[in-house]
Amino acid sequence: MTRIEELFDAVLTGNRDAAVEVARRALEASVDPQSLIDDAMIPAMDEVGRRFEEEEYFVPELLLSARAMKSVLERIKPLLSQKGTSHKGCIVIGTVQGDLHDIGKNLVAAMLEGAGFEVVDLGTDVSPERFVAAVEEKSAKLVGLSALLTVTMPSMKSTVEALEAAGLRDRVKVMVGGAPLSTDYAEEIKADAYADNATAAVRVAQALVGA
Ligand code: B1M
Repeated sequence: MTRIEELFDAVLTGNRDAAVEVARRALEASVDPQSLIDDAMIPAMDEVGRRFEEEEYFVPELLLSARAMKSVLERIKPLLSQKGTSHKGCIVIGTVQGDLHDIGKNLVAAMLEGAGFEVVDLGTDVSPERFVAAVEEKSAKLVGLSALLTVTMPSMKSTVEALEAAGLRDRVKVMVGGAPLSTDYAEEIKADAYADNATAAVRVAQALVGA
């Protein structure tokens, strides 16, 4: 079994210690950290989601797999920095109100930080009012909204509307992302852009701030 397959298995079975150990050995052997994410852990989480839909997995299994992936991500985070990055401005990011999924958002935040953005991460279940307050306080150029549930997508619209009502919409760009989203939905709620993964999020953020 390759290290990528071993890591896939460890995340799929929610074995945190094994996941961390395999990742450590892979990094020691100079495996690209991005490949641990893209080729092992994201496919594992997709399989976890599939098993959940098929009722082979339940919430406890989701939590164990999430814990395994988060532990590896914590260790990989410093390696995601791009060399020679300059300060590109502040981005406020969070998972929208009602939604507790944060693995994808954390990954996006880590990659943005690595690309030279100052990232203010508000966490999960963030109300429109908290986004507005943070954008004001930090004079952020960009706000990033993440949602994984179809039922929490409308919180993104409410957040865009709250930024508009607070008179901030002219000076802050809005980027949205998360598995159920699309470019069409981003347009519908008047966000500035949609990014479908963490690498795309960095590209989109750089384009939005003209970096
Ligand atoms: Co939940 N969950 N979950 N879950 N969960 C999903 C999302 C689901 C698709 C599973 C399924 O049924 N197949 C389903 C949603 C269905 C729907 O709405 N259509 C679901 C459900 C139903 C639920 C509950 C309602 C279950 C229940 O309680 N009965 C519940 C809701 C809780 C709540 O939020 N209020 C729930 C709970 C949980 C856990 C807490 C147990 C756990 C989350 C732990 C955590 O995040 N700390 C969990 C998990 C782990 C998942 C799955 C299995 C994996 C999500 C994940 O981490 N993926 C997920 C199934 C799936 O997605 N395949 C599922 C890996 C991650 C790297 O990818 O988050 O997509 P992702 O992020 C990507 C892109 O989307 C993008 O970049 C990232 C990197 O490439 N991206 C952005 C994300 N945010 C971005 C922001 C950007 C740009 C790009 O700009 C700002």
